[in-house]
Amino acid sequence: MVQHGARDTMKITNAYVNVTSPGRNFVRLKIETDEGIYGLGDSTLNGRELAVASYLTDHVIPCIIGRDPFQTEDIWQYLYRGAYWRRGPVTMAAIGAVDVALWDIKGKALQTPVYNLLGGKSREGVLVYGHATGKDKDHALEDVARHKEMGYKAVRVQSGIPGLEATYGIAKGAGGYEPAERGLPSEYEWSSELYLRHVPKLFARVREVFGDELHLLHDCHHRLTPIEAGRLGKELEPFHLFWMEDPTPAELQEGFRIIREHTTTPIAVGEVFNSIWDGHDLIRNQWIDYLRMAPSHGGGLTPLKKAADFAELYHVRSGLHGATDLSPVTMAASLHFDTAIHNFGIQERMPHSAETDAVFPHHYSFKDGKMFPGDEPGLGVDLDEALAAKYPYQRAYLPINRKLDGTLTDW
Ligand code: CS2
Ligand code: MG
Repeated sequence: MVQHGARDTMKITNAYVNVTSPGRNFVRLKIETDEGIYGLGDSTLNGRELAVASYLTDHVIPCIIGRDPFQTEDIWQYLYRGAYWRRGPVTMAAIGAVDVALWDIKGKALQTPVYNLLGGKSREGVLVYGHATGKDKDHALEDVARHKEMGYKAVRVQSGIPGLEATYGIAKGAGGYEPAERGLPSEYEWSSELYLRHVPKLFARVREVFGDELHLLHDCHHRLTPIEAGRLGKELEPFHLFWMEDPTPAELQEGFRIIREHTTTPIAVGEVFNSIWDGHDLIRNQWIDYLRMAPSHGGGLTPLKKAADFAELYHVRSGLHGATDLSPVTMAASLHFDTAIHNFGIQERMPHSAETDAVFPHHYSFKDGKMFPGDEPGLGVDLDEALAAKYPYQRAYLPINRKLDGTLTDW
């Protein structure tokens, strides 16, 4: 019989998926073993939740019952290669949930936090950035001040654009914004011309008011062409941003060469990636500085560690996606990962609602601009199943964005 040190082989006995909606939808996976130890995974795919739930329940779970949960590498390869249909957000979010749950089980069984299984502590605390938003420049500035008061050392700044009614990424009321909206997709309007005119003025003002110390970030939500992004990056250079995120859609990786030729503003990409192959050219050509792929959408901790090690060769650091659609399970997995890898850059933090935090009690914490994964065995996150059951799935979508002439743009 295969043994893990002195222990007998453990077996996966049961696994199940539920979609819960404590304020927003989450697709959660629980894997149980014959030793009573269980692990949690997250395969939330904003606006496409039920597709991943079915992929897991109908096609993946039957294949993992009876397997040894310690075999994280073999099970990952089995699900990736064995599907024949490789990659894609649904497949990889499903595989990612299994992989993260298995690392959770392994940590609990060995009585050690997951960061110890990924290389041990490379740092105490993980630098995070928060989101400052406002319907206009002045409101955004107030929100930057609020984030500084909360202890943030790095802040992403987005504001409404004069001439446009509503902009994605901006809170509508008090208390942060939530990307997904219940019901069918709403539509926002977009103009790159008005946006490009506004953003340099916003950052000039932020630097003027807050000085040079604060790290500033900005998300373009894939809406610019490469040459427009080159112009924006160049005009933002005096305000030395930590990064400019998703300047252009990354399907055409070569587009980033044009951006790089025009600006020294650092570039972050990858929250929609689900495989290292999505960013292979970006990394090996040194067209980007930060890779944003998270454990849930990127297929788990197993491939993410390999991606980070590959990126390290090209001076690319991590900047993991941490919006509210990444559940506390993914946040914990990300924090263990950020703690262990050497080429860590920064971690996104968009705090979850109180309802979400109650459904997923956790040991990670925030203090003085940093987050800490905690030292519990495994991921240090649990699931209150009775509470989760009180929040059934509710249809929700990300909004659609149209240019002023009515054609669609990315978000
Ligand atoms: C954003 C997200 O956090 C980010 O950087 O781009 O709000 C993103 O749009 C959502 O997570 C999409 O699911
Ligand atoms: Mg983003």
